[in-house]
Amino acid sequence: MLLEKISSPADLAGLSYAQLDQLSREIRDFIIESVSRVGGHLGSNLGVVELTIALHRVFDSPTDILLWDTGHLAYVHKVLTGRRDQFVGLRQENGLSGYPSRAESEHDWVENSHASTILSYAHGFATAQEHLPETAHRRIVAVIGDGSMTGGMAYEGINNLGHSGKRAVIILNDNGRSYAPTVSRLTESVARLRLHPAYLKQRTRLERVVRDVPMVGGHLAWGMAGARAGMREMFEPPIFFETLGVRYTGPFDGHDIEGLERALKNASEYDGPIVVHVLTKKGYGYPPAEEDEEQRLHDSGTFDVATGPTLGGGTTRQGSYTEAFSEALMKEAELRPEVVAITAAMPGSTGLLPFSQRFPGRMIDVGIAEQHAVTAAAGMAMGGLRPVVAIYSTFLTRAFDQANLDVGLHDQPVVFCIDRAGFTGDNGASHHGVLDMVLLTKIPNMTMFAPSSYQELGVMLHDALEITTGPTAIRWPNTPARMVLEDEVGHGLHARKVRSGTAVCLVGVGKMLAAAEAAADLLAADGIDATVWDPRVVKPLDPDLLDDAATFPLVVTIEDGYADGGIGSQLAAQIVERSAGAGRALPVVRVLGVPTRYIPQAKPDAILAHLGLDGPGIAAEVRRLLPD
Ligand SMILES: Cc1ncc(C[n+]2csc(CCOP(=O)(O)OP(=O)(O)O)c2C)c(N)n1
Repeated sequence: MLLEKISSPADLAGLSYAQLDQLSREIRDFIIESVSRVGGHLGSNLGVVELTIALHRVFDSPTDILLWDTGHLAYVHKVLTGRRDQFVGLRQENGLSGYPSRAESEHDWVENSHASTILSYAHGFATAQEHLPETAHRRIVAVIGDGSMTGGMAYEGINNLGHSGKRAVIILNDNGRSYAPTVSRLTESVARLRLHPAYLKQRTRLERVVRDVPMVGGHLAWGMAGARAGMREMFEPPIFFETLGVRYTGPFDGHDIEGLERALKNASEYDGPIVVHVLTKKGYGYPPAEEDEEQRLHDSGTFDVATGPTLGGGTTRQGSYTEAFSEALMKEAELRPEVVAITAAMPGSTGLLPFSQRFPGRMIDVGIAEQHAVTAAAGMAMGGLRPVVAIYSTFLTRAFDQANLDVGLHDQPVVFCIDRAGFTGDNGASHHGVLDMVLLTKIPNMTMFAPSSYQELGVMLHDALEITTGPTAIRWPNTPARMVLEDEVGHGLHARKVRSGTAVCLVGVGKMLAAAEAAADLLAADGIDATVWDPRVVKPLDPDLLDDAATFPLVVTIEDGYADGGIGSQLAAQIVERSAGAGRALPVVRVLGVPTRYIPQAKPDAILAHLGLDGPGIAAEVRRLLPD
């Protein structure tokens, strides 16, 4: 096994191209096997095996700075930089991160896994070099996918790099896909046309004609240049890059290490920003990934290597909140032709695929462009549509300003359907959805729902669409949804009292209702009877809930978002406000939620238990606080 001999990029130096091909195969097998055991980003990493090897042979990491946009395709980089042995703990608690991690390796510089940032980092590093000449020997290399090139920040970064003329090598890793096919014509026209046999034939013919025509002074030279420029304009994207001041080379075959090395060496000598356009195949070398039409196994859970995952990546998990949303949206869309759904490059994982199949043209994929998605939704609402923005909690955070001012300030009835709220688990700190309630409840005319069951979600989507005076939001987690009976579902903007007691009032937000009920059971065994409320609507809070809570000596609120500025703290403030001047004793309100810090990867339930946000943790806190 060649792979066993590779513990740092320097070990790649003496290998022949035949050996590098063998190494590529071994790395692929290793990654497939590792991901099959724990889940992770598969297709993206299989696509960049040769590219990563070539990068590590041409550039001298960590002296040279290798930057990976989004970071989900850094597994090969991790394998080559001495972390192969740690793949047993990939994405597990205390194990190897699924993204670059500065704590893990000096080869990792940037660990944010939100897309489209890398050209801004590159511009930042290049700017620092200008001011600190002792760092100027480091070459800056930024790898960005065609999907991530659809995000606004990528354009902002490349615009600045081009304008400033700063030295950086930008690798455009073009596999034609985000999760789904990429929503952009930027590389589509180039790559497909340039590799098209008709173009290749035409170019050869033109070159022959030019070569065979006798030289007639400067006229031919001019004509030739004109013809070449014409060809370039027709078939290449340098117009785009070069207008911005960025040199373009490519496209190159992303699975040919020798060719890639030549291209990278040439690019590394260019004194300014340069794009190396590399064509790769997502899922390359693993048939179940290559054959997954939906996502090329972009990411996957555990699976059997021989057969691959049984479900296509875009399939919605049975009994999940995502499935409840998917069903409810189709039901509403049937009745309301003005309902459209918007996704930022994630139609499968947000549950929109069945909708897009049932209502062709009514799902709009805007690319990895959350800010644009939200403002575009405001425009659609102004134009008379009822846009439903289906988005992960962590990615919506990017578009807070748009939600607040473009939607909120304009009183537009956009419905935000927020998936992966709360702890998401294996993807770590950047992917937990702990800010949505803190932020969205500060939008003045926002109505926000948090379902505690599969059945609630459908009711809430219906009720959200009834509200036409401003934005609404529904937020739910990735963990399985509770299934409840018809009489355990609320309605409208009302909270629901699910249990009556006198000693303490527990308020469990969304999925945390189950934890509150578990705590109530434990307390009952100790003779402490608790009232439990499901607030359902976290903004505005139901006055009946506030009035009832105000009668208890102790109120404990539980949420899976930041406690600071979250629902419990708002409930506490509103109780004080409502009771001001009433002359009665106010309850102690204990707000249980997520502390304001970055919380690493671990299973959601394990994180909640560590934080005391499960039944036993809540019960213990109640016992501690109750007066004897
Ligand atoms: C801001 C943001 N939105 C959405 C995502 C989810 N996401 C992770 S990877 C990915 C697709 C990236 O496509 P591309 O850059 O082409 O890389 P590929 O996986 O195709 O190699 C998306 C949408 C994200 N990481 N960040």
